[in-house]
Amino acid sequence: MLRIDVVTIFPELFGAFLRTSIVGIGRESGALEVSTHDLRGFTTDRHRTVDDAPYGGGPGMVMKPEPLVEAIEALAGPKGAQRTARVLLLSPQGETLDQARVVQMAGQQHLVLVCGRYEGVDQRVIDLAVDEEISIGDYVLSGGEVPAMAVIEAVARLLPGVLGNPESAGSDSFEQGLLEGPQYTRPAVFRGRAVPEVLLSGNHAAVARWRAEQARETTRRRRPDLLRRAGREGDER
Ligand code: 9D3
Repeated sequence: MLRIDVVTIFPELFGAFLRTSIVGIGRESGALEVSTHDLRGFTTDRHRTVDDAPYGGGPGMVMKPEPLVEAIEALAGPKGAQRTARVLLLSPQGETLDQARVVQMAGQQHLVLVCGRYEGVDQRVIDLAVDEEISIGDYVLSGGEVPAMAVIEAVARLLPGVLGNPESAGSDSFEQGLLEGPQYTRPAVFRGRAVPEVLLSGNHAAVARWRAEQARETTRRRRPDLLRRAGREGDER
């Protein structure tokens, strides 16, 4: 069982997401437990303030440290060797999420996902309470909530018993480090375009060869960086 706690100023964003599809199934099956926590519940002032102006000036606001550190320590305890949770801050400054990191996360027993908003988080929160900063890629979002959902969904599908077919978790060509080639379903001819003949041949070995070659070709054209990485990992094995 993996436990995930999410700290956010927008817990309502997670409702339908947590009830739907793989994540919903993971929670119903008991493989996954996810709780959201409203950061404002960890404030002590009348206005439930979570942000303040940046020291040194500049545009926008910064998340103030007290409610964030209170929330993280309530859920994960103090940072240090005996903490059993991994505390991740979703942040544009983080290391980019990839499948290898997702696999590591899925092997933990407890994750605390902290969603940043505004221009960012007071650095002392990171120094005193966060174990790792994670980004989901080089584009600008408004906060860490959508990235937290990406982490939850990527992790949920790796948990034992969540995907119907245990093979579909690990043997995607993407999880072999490649992109997938083209895929087809009925009808065999659509608007004059036929499905590649080999897929109708019933020759499973030929289908497997064709798919592997298409995956390699798609990857070579669009993501040559992945091909070089897959090559090195292949060498290690
Ligand atoms: C345009 C504003 N930026 C320059 C001052 C900095 C900035 C601050 C806060 C940019 C984005 C955000 C909010 N984003 C996240 O909290 C975030 C994020 C993202 O924007 N892209 C990819 N991954 C992530 S994880 C968290």
